Amino acid sequence: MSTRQPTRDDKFTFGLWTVGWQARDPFGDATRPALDPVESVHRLAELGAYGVTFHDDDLIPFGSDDAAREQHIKRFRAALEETGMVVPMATTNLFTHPVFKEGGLTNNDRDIRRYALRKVMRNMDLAAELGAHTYVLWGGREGAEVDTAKDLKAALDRYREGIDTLAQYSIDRGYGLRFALEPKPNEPRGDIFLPTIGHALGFISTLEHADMVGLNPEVGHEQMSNLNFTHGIAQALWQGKLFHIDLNGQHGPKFDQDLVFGHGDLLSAFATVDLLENGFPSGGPTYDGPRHFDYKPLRTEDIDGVWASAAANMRTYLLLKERAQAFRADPEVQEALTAARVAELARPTLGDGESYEDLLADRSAFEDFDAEVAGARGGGAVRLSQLAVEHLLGAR
Ligand SMILES: [Mn+2]
Repeated sequence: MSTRQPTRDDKFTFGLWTVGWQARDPFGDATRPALDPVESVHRLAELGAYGVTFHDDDLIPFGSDDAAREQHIKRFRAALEETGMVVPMATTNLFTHPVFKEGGLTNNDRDIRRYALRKVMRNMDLAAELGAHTYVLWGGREGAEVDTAKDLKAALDRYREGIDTLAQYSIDRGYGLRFALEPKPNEPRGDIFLPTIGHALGFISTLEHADMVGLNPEVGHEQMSNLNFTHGIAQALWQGKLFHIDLNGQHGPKFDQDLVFGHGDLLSAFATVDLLENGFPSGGPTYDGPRHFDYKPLRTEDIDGVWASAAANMRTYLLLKERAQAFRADPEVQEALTAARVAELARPTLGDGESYEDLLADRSAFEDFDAEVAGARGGGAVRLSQLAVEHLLGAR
């Protein structure tokens, strides 16, 4: 079906580091050769992607001199122009080089924190130049293994100072960037600061430019904490903070698998796509940004497997979109939703103009309310769950 063939309108984007991952892991060497970012741009464009994203070091190897840096940027820019690919988001590598082993913006060493800020600012210049609107901050090394080795209050103060400074820099330079924090509970650090969507939302409310800072939640990162990803992005949307999204797959709490989207918890992926594509049943905020894949092609695969996995992310998303639309259009689903009183939750608990005094005076709300009858009534959720499974399996 043509709807399963990705087009630019689907806004699928990939990190250069995803297809470019050489599959080095803590126990084994690289299993694939290095990929030229220019080739990645061309191949992803051919597969139907809309854009790419990058860490500074994905594009310009760490330590490149100015002349080499310009050359890398020139080649990349030419590839973007030839293919029509866009760069909606960029981010900084504050985790690979040994200098960041104890953190970037929250390193105990002040000189390293200053160096980290400069590294981010330099890549923000490039991000703005390439037309990015979103700047992601994943603090992979912002954390600790030893609680007494870190002043946890000071770490949050420095994290906030760093983001406040970067936000001011974007304002003063007229870059128009919005920052998206990417929570993760652990790995590579034993414990990472701002480990979940909820922690990050709480932290953002303390920032000087809180309006410019939102989230880039990643499927696997929330599922590593055994949390419900769809619920997490729903709250981010509800608070106007879903600035970007990282789609991938994960099998529950274990190491960060970065599987192809949908290749972990498929029912959860169905619910995520249903929310992204169909919105909340009662309307409200929706997400219209890029559908960004942050995954790793399996270490077992060769380069053909890399491109097959890139295509699999997009095709799986489109299949789930098709299934979620069929689910919503099914009259039996509509009937089951009504039976489960799903729409009733959108109705305010107090009536229009009703006060708590009125509620206290309403005998039907308490004195005459039959809790036994209400408590005995079935919820109707299992029927909805089975209907979703049947649509997912193509049985309806
Ligand atoms: Mn990510």
